[in-house]
Amino acid sequence: VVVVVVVVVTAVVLSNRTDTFKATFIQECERRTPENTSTDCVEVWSAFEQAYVGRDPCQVPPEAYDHLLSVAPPQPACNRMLFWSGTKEVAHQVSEGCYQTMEDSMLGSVLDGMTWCGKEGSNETFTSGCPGWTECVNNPVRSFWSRASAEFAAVACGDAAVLLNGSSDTPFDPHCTFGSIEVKNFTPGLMKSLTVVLVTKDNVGANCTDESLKNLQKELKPGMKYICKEKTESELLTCKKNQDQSCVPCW
Ligand code: N1C
Repeated sequence: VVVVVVVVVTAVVLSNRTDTFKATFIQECERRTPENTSTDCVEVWSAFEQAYVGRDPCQVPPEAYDHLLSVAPPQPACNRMLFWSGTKEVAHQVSEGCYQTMEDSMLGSVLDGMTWCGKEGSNETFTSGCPGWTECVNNPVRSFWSRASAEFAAVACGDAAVLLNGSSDTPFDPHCTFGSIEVKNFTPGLMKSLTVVLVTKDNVGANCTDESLKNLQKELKPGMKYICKEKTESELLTCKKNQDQSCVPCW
């Protein structure tokens, strides 16, 4: 009897977990999808779950999300694309209501901060006990951000910007998502320029002559203009506060 109760309770808890994650996903998807579009959030969920359900959570490559990205592609906002690396919080404070970050795309907003994975022989979605970011490269969460970031970068158009962390030893880190995926996926001709905004706390740290930025410039395809600006966090936040929804860039 005890065994049966434990099995039943475990089954209920597990399926609730899938249900909660699924419900949140669909609810967020619907909230983020304008009514005049043809996006079907149940279909988006199926495309999402198909990427990792029933699979070894260390064997989900970025391509597993190809179908998901074709069902729910990021919508670019030309001249308003904002990338970031090591500056997530300030990037979102500055972008709010004006700039488009990955987290402003429907999938990005639904999945930001979430953890998920499947298991071989199971049709469940698990939200704990999943491999960490570096535990294995092909884990469901890391592969999602890799694939979605590549797409987000590929459709970036016009003049784009990236907030890099000037307090870091390597503001342009070639191993991060921005350095290893996004920069390599910019489309020449579509993206006209990239403005690097080097963000520091109080003007201490790296400046635009930083060695790591030379590597970034080398990665940019010919014809793509490179601009670098140095800003403190408080300069950016004050500018943002004063602009009164006018959406003028703060750099
Ligand atoms: O590895 P990073 O930064 O260079 O990645 C940031 C870069 C942004 O421009 C985004 O477009 O890549 C995209 N991106 C996300 O949008 C995102 N949201 C949440 C990459 N990673 C994202 N995360 C989580 O942040 C992810 O789980 C990973 O662990 C961090 C990466 O942050 P980073 O090293 O500062």
